[in-house]
Amino acid sequence: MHPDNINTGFLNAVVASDIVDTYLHLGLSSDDGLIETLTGLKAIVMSGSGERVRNSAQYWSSQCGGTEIMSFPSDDRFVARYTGGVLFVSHGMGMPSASIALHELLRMCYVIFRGDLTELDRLKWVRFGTSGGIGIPAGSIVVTTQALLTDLTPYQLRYDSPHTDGHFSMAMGEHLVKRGNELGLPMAAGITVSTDDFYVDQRRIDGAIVLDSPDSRHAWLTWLRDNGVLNIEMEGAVVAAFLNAWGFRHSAMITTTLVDRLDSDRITLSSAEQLDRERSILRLLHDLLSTEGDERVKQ
Ligand code: R2B
Ligand code: URA
Repeated sequence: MHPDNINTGFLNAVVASDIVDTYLHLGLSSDDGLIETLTGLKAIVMSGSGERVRNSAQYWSSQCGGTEIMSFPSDDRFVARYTGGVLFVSHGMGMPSASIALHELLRMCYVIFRGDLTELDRLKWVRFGTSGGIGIPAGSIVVTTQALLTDLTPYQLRYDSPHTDGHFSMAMGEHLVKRGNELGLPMAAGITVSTDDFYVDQRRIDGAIVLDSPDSRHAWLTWLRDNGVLNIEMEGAVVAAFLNAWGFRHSAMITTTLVDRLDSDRITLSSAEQLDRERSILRLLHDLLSTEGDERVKQ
């Protein structure tokens, strides 16, 4: 862990109960009784949609023999469910929304483990969702090696702050790809680009406003592909930035591609296929998170 990057002055006062921290958008506070019931937390699985969180928690509980599903008090901004040692939580769409979820989740985890960095270091983090592929068939399952912004640099917390680190843990990524291949799933691993918009910033030409021609759109997508980018989504770069800032060693991002952007701007993967991939990814995660192997080496 990187204690220098952790706001310990503030957080240690919360752990000591000198002050109460309010996780405004998660809908609870550090003095909420729910916090004490989360000490068995092993992993945090984040996805954009609240509905995916509810479904994933149901599925997880059934895989764990019917573990109780605990809901956070409010589903207003983010949806959070805890079951079988895993907290499923939504982060909304886009990096500003995801950064709010990350600030509050990291602070909450610090309090759950009472500032014990050895305990925090064991936590596994996964972002699981959807993306647009580049030059790979819709329905591919992409494990992200690093998530970068549209200019292929890592996330910046603010325009005047240094670039962060966009890498996800190599060991976790390799485990997911290997297991997925064994199960015959269409796995791929590579760089992901995180954008600030689904339309203009992903160079779609079917938005309300368009800044690209078919040629400039194609040129950008092929430039990304030539630089090792496999897919585009909207949160990975900030997720990696926060997790690497605190120094978590176990992190992964895994997404299903809904379209091959070299062919189309419109989603081509059917809802049934999306659900099928979602289930496959959850099975992979169940396998990964119930493995207590030595996955400590980050790169
Ligand atoms: C993938 O899909 C969402 C947009 O449809 C966005 O949250 C993302 O990263
Ligand atoms: N999510 C995105 O951000 N882009 C896509 O093309 C598909 C899903």
